[in-house]
Amino acid sequence: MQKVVLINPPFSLEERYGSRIKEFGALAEPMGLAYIAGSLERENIPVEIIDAPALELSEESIAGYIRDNNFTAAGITFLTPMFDAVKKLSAAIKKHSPGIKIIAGGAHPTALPEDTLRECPDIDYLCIGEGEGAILDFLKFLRGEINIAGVPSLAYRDNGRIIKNSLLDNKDNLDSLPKPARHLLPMERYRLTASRTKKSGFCPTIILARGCPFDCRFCSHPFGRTFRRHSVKRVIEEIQELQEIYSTGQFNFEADTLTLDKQFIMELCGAIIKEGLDIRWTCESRTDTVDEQALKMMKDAGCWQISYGVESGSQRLLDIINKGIKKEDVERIFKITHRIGISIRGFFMLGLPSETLEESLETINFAKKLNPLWAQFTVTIPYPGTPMFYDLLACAELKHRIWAEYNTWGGWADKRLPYIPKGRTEEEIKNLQKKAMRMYYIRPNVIFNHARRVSSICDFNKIMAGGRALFKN
Ligand code: B12
Ligand code: SF4
Repeated sequence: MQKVVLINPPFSLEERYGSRIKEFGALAEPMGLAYIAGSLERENIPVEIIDAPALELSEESIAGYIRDNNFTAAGITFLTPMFDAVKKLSAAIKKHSPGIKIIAGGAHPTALPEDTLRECPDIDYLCIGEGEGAILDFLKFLRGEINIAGVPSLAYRDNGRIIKNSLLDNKDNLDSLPKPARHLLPMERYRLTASRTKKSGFCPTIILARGCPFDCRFCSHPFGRTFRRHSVKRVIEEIQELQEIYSTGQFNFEADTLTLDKQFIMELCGAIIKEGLDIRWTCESRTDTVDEQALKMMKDAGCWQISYGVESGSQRLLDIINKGIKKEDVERIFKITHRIGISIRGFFMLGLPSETLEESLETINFAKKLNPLWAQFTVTIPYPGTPMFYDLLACAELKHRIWAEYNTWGGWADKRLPYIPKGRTEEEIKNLQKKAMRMYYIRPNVIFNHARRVSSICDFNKIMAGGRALFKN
């Protein structure tokens, strides 16, 4: 009988955010692993998930557990900054269980399959892209039922060569996917940031759609360009199940572009209202995919916060990164969202390709003008898989390929930045990230807005801790 263990590698909040702001980081459920586990369970294949960051486990203890429990295959998920952790973990697993097959998936191996197999000798196979179907075919191959060439989306070594099988064409309705196996996760440990939750930080994620037709140059499109979504019925079912199991009414609706299909969002909100679901939810969106009618309906259906990707206050840079939005439209939608009473989180990027200091300040000032309740300033990291990565690679502007340092919180986590715009220095960009937060938050109206929102001791503590982190720096 085959038995599979799926692992989210040890990658602590301190490694992600640095020691000074680690307590503000999200500890989110590894949804990719939960989906793959759901797929295995549907075929009655025994599976376990080890979420190392949530359980605070080391690679040695994970490897020991795997050795003692006789698994056929270990599947590891990873994003670029987890590269070192995955190398160590796969080496430890192979040391204790030399016969086990290790397969990895996620955004980093999907972007760089050849390099990953070359750089990680203990990983045997990679899954490129979505894994729900690929994992089942992979196990069939291990059982000797199909040839390795028949496993779509698989990359592997063959006599020193690296082979990439043809990719799965994921055009299916998402409802054909299994429900994510959250019962295999330590759900009580997860929390989203103070900026995304009210009262309790517990806020399960529901994935409503995958894929995005836009073309932002900093995005790696892990789910391709075709927008695929669940049916309204399936989303409602998932909400009701989670409400019952976890007694929560707070959710994070995840999708590359949730509001792309207006009819879907209107129908979904209509169904939430009709069913009388007592829920509060947040989502991410683009300012050019919402309008007043949709926003009002979302608010009535429990949406209390939207995160908008604004990215820059410079129209020149917005055009360079192909964001496809105009500053005046962003302002208009922010005004409407404020008026309707949905709280806003704004995402802003500093250090975009060719950005000048004046343009960085323009971004910070644009953020102040838009005045979201929360503004997040990240340092631009050209992640593998994004057009920006290949552009900068082509013109030899990438400073290094030390993947563990590819961290958007570089200013706080003190990582060496892989890209610095010409004429600017690393120190200046890192300091700017911290300065942007202070310039944004240390303003009377922002402090007042946050103070007004405090409705529990928990909220109060979060705000005080945030204030301390800003002043500490
Ligand atoms: C929501 C989200 C977050 C959330 C929560 C993430 C989480 N649950 O861990 C938050 C805000 C916390 C976050 C943080 C970060 N994120 Co993020 N995030 C996303 C987003 C928008 C969706 C992720 C998601 O839920 N996917 C849904 C699940 C179902 O998909 P999945 O995990 O990819 O898994 C599927 C396949 O990849 C594959 N697969 C995955 N693992 C495995 C393993 C095996 C064995 C197999 C067979 C298959 C397989 O099968 C799965 C099912 O189809 C993506 C963009 C995107 N559309 O993917 C960015 C994205 C994944 N994030 C990204 C990054 C960089 C980060 C950060 C590193 C940023 C930072 N601080 O520097 C952190 C690190 C977080 C961490 N886990 O430690 C990048 C990754 C790029 C890269 N090359 O690594 C992405 C792709 C966005 C981008 N810039 O293009 N993120
Ligand atoms: S950043 Fe968002 S809108 Fe832009 S391409 Fe990626 S998923 Fe689409």
